Amino acid sequence: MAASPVILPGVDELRARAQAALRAVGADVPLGAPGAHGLPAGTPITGDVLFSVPESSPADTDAAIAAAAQAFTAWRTTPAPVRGALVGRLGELLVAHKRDLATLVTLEAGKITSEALGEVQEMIDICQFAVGLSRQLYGRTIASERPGHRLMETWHPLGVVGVITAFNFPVAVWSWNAAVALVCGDPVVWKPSELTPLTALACQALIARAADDVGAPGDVSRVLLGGHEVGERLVDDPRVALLSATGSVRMGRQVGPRVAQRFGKVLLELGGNNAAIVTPSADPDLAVRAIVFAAAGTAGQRCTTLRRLIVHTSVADGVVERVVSAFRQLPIGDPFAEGTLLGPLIHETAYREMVRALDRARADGGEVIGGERQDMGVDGAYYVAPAVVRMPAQTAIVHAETFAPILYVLTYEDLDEAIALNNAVPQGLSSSIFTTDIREAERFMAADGSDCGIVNVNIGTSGAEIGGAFGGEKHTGGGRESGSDAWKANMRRATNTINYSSELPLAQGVRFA
Ligand code: UN1
Repeated sequence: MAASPVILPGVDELRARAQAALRAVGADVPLGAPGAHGLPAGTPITGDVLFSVPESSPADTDAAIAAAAQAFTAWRTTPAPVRGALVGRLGELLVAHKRDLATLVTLEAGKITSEALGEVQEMIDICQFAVGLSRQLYGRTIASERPGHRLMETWHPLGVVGVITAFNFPVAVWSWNAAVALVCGDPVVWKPSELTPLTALACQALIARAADDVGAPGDVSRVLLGGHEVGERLVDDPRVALLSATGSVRMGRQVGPRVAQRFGKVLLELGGNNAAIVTPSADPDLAVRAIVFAAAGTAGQRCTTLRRLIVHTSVADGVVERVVSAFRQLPIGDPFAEGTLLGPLIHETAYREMVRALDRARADGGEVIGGERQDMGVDGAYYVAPAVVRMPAQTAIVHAETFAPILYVLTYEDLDEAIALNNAVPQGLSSSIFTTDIREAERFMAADGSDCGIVNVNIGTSGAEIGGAFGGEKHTGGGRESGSDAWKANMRRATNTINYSSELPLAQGVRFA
């Protein structure tokens, strides 16, 4: 282990911070001692369990879905702008409690403070977006082929939305789904990652208060704590009209067919394996800064993390050298501490996966630079230096998503080859090109360019704004959340044909008399 001078906060200190944040947001949760019956609420900062929290039983899960289904009957006919008032109030409370929630995000997910605050900002942004959306649930009017007829589309609330989220964005991904679903008229039942129960309880406390403040039914938002059995109940319950799940490809493979089997709707946001192409014309300073944030930010634990660098042979050595040097200078340690840029991996398994991936890459002829575990004076926490791995070819390990800061480097000679490498993995979430050549930029965004859901030019693969639709193709699952017209997944569409004439012409010229 490499030594680091940074001293981590003690477990009592972390426990006190969690309690203070929960109290500030009004989350009145019975916090048991570690080891007591219930779900352990831990922190990757030291690897300690802080509390145990009540786990949702099958009966609790059933009751939450029933309550949400009951709330739907009133919520669906509440005017959308009135529904928007609930989300608007939630946004105000998030502004007021930005620090408290960010503290819990840092505690449970290990994110550095700036990124934790950014995650809460993402929640505030989606609330504002959704308030506007509540007055813009537009349908089209369509020209009818028949005289005296009009066609239109009406969007109606869908039903209960089940939301399953991952540890790495423990609050923002819930809010993308919840803010939009709520203005669309859908109650939300949320199962957060079992690694981040406290942030979920804090969010639930804030939305419950918002509902109280604006007179909305409290049951439009419920949270369930527990492991996969809780998630599976949401997946299989016919009262859950839409299941929005963020997580691994493996999880999506199970969830997708099970929801489809009962003709429920599904929105999947699964793994990514995001690449950036660096062309000879790229601005090197800008490219290196973007690459470092995209690859090492959040300790490589975003689904949008940059995992593959596809760099032109003529600039490869220079770019790699600069990235390696920037990686070496990244301050690693206590994510609460001012100046830290790299916090811990989420748990030991994540670290083991990282080691395994680096071993596999070496076996495939890769040259590994960095990636060492850092000694922080605690055994149960896993801090690592980010790794750059120069690969002779895009082997199987490069095709896999390893949730850790590993940047594989591949080289190319011509753009077609680079685009083919970008598209050669099973996942299709995010991608970037660094170029000042408009032809290359446009080609990357064209139909025969990147096959991903997010295709960027001169910015990294991560850090998307909420205004756009978020999600990806292929094994990423095809779902779109957040902004743009992603709201349509949360509603059902009715096509209305209105005859305002006194004739009854049939479509397609059919005569029936
Ligand atoms: C995720 O990692 O699941 O684009 C979401 C980003 C963030 C969201 C990431 N706005 O990196």
